[in-house]
Amino acid sequence: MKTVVAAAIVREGRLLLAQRSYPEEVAGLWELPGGKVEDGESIASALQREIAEELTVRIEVGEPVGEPVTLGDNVILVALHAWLVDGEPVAAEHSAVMWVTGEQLRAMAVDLVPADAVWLEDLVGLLG
Ligand code: 9L3
Ligand code: MG
Repeated sequence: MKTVVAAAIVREGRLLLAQRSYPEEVAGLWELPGGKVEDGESIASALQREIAEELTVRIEVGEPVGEPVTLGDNVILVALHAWLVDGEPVAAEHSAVMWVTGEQLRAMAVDLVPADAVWLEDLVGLLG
């Protein structure tokens, strides 16, 4: 079983979204940033590594958000609540980043990658 982990980074009632630049099927859509957990890595430390690579920031990681999503044979996607502890996000591997309120997130549900859209109400709930 492989795991992909994604960060629900929240600051002042807004969620950080990152716009995918690849592959073609999802380029232009928005996601919770993150990536694959490597062998021997915890989910939390994998997420800290991915976020440092993708956004050039350090995060602290908290509880899971929503239920895990099955991505395909033997791959699950997990979201973890997170917050910034150092730096300001920069799109090093994405096309762009943005901070959205719960209301904005609902309005752009169709622009989320399909896997993450499953968490819409969980994410809106996080933003209070
Ligand atoms: N994925 C889906 N939603 C996400 C993330 C971070 C990743 N929020 C999917 C896209 C890829 C796979 O997981 O199929 C690995 O992600 P990446 O390494 O391309 O970011
Ligand atoms: Mg990634």
